[in-house]
Formats: sequence, structure tokens, C-alpha cells
Amino acid sequence: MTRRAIDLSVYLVTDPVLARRHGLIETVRAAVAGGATAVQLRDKHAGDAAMVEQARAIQTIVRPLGVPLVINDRVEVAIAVGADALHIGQDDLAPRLARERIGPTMALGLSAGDEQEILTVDPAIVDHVGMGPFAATSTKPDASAPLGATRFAALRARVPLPVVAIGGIGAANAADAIRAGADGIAVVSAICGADDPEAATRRLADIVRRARAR
Ligand code: TZP
Ligand code: MG
Repeated sequence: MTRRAIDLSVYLVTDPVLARRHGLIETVRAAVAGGATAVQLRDKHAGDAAMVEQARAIQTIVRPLGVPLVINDRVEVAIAVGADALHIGQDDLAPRLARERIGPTMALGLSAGDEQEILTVDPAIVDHVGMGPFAATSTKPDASAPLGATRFAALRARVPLPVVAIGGIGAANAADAIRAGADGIAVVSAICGADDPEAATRRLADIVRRARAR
């Protein structure tokens, strides 16, 4: 079976409030210039029409560079813009139903953060897993307790799919996430909230590269 692969190495997840600092589009532009390998548009409160508009604006930046656009939660938005991937959580549409809606070619990411959630991941339906929170984060107020590297590694070992670590990841612990078995790091504040998002992304990409080479 052809795997719908997304390069998870340095995966920017946008936040509408944190991205106000530099502007959503400028943040994305800077991140991909710095080496982000995937961009997820995540906005819990925007309407679908606004999300479609933002997604299209992001596509004009990322498409020429071959960087995939992932849409969080909104299956209709993902379909409308022809996104490269849809990312859903445990409280969203069931993965099987999401797969039915998006068809066979769009990648599907699923959040999973404990044994129970991992057990339900179906590799025939889901393409990669977002696992976390790896460390403490204030970006997602309803996030569960941080897994930490040891528990992350134990859970990750049981997932037969690429896994991206998320939650509280920055330059200080990105290498820990890779050594714990993550295929990449998904970050919000370490890029959106950085003084220089391009330089911050470049630094993260460099850390990921070095951690893999060890
Ligand atoms: N899912 C689990 S933690 C998180 C999401 C969306 C937020 C990650 O944000 P940050 O700023 O990288 O900790
Ligand atoms: Mg969700």
C-alpha cells in the first residue's frame, strides 16, 4: 500500500493568538524559509469560510516549496482546499469516517497520548500519530499531563506508524524527543512566539538533524 507520507521533521502548528505577533502568513513564510517540513492550520474558533481563506493563503506560500499543508479538525475545509493532510483528535470525527470523507489519497494524522488511544490506532486508516504532550505546555489549556521522554518512548514503541511529538517542545528538548523515538517535532509557541520565527525554525531543524545523526 502506498503510504500517504508527510515529512514530520519540523512541523509548524499555527495558533491564531500566538501568530498575531508576526501575522499568520508571515509566520508560515518564515517557518518554511527556516526549514519547516509541514504546516498545520489550527484554529479552534474560526468559521469554515475563514479557515478556507487562510488555508488558501498558506498554500500560495508552501505549495511552491513542496511543503504539505495539514488542516486541523475541519474535514470540510481540508476537502475544499485539497489539503495534503487532515489532523484529528480523539474527540473529533472517528478516523474511519474521516477517511471515508477525505478519500484514499489525503494523509490522515491522529492525536494519541495514552495506551488506550494508541491501541485504537488503525494503520490501515491513519498515516501518522501526533503524540503528547511531550512536555508541559500552556498553548493547549486542556492538554493532559506531560508524558516526559521515558513514557513517550514506551508509548511510541507500540505505534507501527510515524510519530510526531507535540507539546512543550523547543530548542531545549527537541533532541530528547527525537532520541525518544519521534520522527519529528510539532511546535506552536517555539516558532509562532519566537522573536525570529525563521531563525527559530532553522535552529530546530538543525537540532533534529543532529539528534538523528547520533
Ligand atoms: N496538542 C498537544 S499539545 C499542543 C497541541 C496542539 C500544543 C503545543 O503547543 P506548544 O506551544 O508547542 O507547546
Ligand atoms: Mg481536534
